[in-house]
Amino acid sequence: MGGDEEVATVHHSACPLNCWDSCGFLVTVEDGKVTKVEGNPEHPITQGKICGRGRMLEHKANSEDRLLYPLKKVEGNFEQISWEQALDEIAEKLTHYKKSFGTTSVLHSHDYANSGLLSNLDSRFFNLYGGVTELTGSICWGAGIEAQNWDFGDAYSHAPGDLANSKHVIIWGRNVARTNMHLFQNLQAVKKKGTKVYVIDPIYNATAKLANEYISIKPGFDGLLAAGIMKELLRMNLHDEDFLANHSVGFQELRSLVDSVTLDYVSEVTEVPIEIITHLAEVYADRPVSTIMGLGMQRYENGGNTIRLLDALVAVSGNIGIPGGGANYANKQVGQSFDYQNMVMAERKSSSRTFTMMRQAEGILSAIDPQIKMGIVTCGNPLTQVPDTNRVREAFESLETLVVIDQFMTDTAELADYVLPAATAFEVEDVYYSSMYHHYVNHGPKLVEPPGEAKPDAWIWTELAKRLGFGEKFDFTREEFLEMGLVSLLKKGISLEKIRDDKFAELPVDEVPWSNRKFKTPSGKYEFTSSAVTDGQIKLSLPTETKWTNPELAEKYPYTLLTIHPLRSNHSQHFHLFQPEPYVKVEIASSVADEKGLKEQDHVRVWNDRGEIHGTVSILKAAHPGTVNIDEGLSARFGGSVNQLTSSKESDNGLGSTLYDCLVNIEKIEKA
Ligand SMILES: Nc1nc2c(c(=O)[nH]1)N[C@H]1C(S)=C(S)[C@@H](COP(=O)(O)OP(=O)(O)OC[C@H]3O[C@@H](n4cnc5c(=O)[nH]c(N)nc54)[C@H](O)[C@@H]3O)O[C@H]1N2
Ligand SMILES: Nc1nc2c(c(=O)[nH]1)N[C@H]1C(S)=C(S)[C@@H](COP(=O)(O)OP(=O)(O)OC[C@H]3O[C@@H](n4cnc5c(=O)[nH]c(N)nc54)[C@H](O)[C@@H]3O)O[C@H]1N2
Ligand code: SF4
Ligand SMILES: [Mo]
Repeated sequence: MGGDEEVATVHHSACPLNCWDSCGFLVTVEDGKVTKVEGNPEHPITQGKICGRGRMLEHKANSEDRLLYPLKKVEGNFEQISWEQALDEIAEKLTHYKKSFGTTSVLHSHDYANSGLLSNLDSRFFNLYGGVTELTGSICWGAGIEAQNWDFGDAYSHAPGDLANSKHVIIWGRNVARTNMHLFQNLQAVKKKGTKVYVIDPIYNATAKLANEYISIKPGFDGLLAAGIMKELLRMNLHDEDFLANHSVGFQELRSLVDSVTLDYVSEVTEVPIEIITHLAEVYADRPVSTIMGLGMQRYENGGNTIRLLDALVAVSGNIGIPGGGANYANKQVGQSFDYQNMVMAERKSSSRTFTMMRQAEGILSAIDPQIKMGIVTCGNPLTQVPDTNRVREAFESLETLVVIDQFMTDTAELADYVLPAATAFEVEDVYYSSMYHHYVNHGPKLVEPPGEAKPDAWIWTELAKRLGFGEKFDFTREEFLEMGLVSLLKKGISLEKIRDDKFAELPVDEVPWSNRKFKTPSGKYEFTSSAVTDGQIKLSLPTETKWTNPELAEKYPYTLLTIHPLRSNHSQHFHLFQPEPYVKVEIASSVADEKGLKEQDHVRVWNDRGEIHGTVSILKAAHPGTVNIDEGLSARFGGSVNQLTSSKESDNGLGSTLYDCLVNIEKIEKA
């Protein structure tokens, strides 16, 4: 026996999950199976530390719940079918809908569940097919990206290492300890050297514990707080005259806007004391100040204006384009390093129609000319992740044909006519990156074979393309596809070969963006009033579900529901691996517990006009009065998605979600 023993081998790889950190891995393979996932200590940013979601990818890859064969729903039950049958039938349907109704009768619903470069090949397929109904905007970060497009012309962040130059770091609505662990380590390091850390958040979270100062704020009112801080900066004459005079347009309009409210009003609605607003103005003037924004705070109706007011504060205080400064939200420089156009062939689509991601259900239900006949879901689980679950269910159920490509039987896949089993990260080669925090691209080789008959997504597109008559456009190896996406980087000395050999590569980005004061706006300056759109002035707007904007609704539903990202799962992807099974935990501020007479472990229902969810109470140690939180991502079998309660309304600038702009009521019930 001894001679046949398999030797464990360790290989470099990378995390495929949609996350700020984009970690480098070391993966152990034994007997054709992944047996361990650890951090790669050589990775310059992630330095060998990874989170539990990354480690759990081993269980994910080997899980008994993996989809192993193509499935077809026959009389309400799934039956195993061959790939040949599945692909032939799906191709026939695609041909039929194209002929009878046009290609936009097909909807491609997706999200960004896999951060590999080749996950973009789905767009290549749909463009070559003729152009389907696509989704625009983003439930995740859309409002803030659009806001920074208007203000700067793009959304760029400083390199992680630049934090060492900051005197003060303001963590504004980012749950760093939970969602961005390497920034948390970076914060610990700079704090030791004397940098002051501030956290502005309705919940006193693990990041707040690290902070020198914690500022509690009413959810959705950050833009007003920024306006108040600007008022104080201007009153005390602490603003950056040079930047305003020489590198910006529209400052007078911004000034009139902040003059239109009193500091008393700002303090009353934000529920932040005046002394703290004045203090924050002094902090912002003590440059360099790094403002690190999260995505939670823009998931409100006023989300675009919120980020624009924060950008404006960073600009007025002179913290743009200087080492240690920045309005750090996302880093689109990373994604822009790759050549998507070569890969997706957008020029080949002859028809197009778009729905926003948020309102895909309304889009499906109301589409005419043509109606939506068929949906294909890739890298997404809209039934748990898209707002207003009940409408999403109605919409996806209304389709004549639904195809879901996934690794697991999700709530969305349950509704499908065809479910196709996809390979996971360690089963294919790809390069991984995230346009969120750092600027390294990581290599992930193919380490093991997919289980059962699971196939890489790219193989599925290739097989369908062959059947639809454009197979030659998919007649490339993975390596060739990767090279297509790396053409521009090759000119800068970064080839696929180099990324493979080195395991990761530093992308050529600006580490201190906008230091040359040349912005990508139409005027070339920082635009307080955007000239990219017709109504480009910033507004001091409020969320849509508050006692100020809708007193009647607030009477019926007095509490603000946040639905933040879970600690141990990436959205819906890990919950099914938990032991013991997860349940709906309803976290409430102590004020809510007092008003409703609720104790730890009480069973409650939380509801509004859109839906209802049942769960178990946990009282938050410190949270803004009236705040309730239920982490997002749970599927129906564990108690249901909290998106049953959220609204599919779009943000003010049209491209973001309003997930956290959500009033609810809560009451104790007897456990069933
Ligand atoms: N563990 C874990 N990590 C993840 C993910 C995951 O699912 N799990 N998902 C990844 C993805 S896709 C994303 S987009 C990022 C998101 O990363 P984050 O932006 O950090 O996370 P969110 O959960 O979206 O936002 C949460 C923070 O915003 C605060 N917040 C909510 N409303 C407001 C407000 O009105 N004002 C202020 N100031 N704060 C507010 C919440 O209390 C919370 O601390 O995380 C990534 N990392
Ligand atoms: N209430 C509420 N809802 C939210 C949020 C919130 O804060 N609150 N956050 C929003 C945010 S920021 C985001 S980014 C979205 C995320 O929304 P999604 O991306 O839809 O969520 P995930 O659960 O990460 O992944 C969806 C599915 O993709 C599958 N998948 C993973 N890799 C692959 C692959 O390579 N190929 C294929 N075919 N499938 C794959 C997974 O198995 C999973 O079933 O959710 C949003 N929804
Ligand atoms: S989920 Fe994020 S922090 Fe965790 S291993 Fe992956 S990239 Fe790293
Ligand atoms: Mo996200």
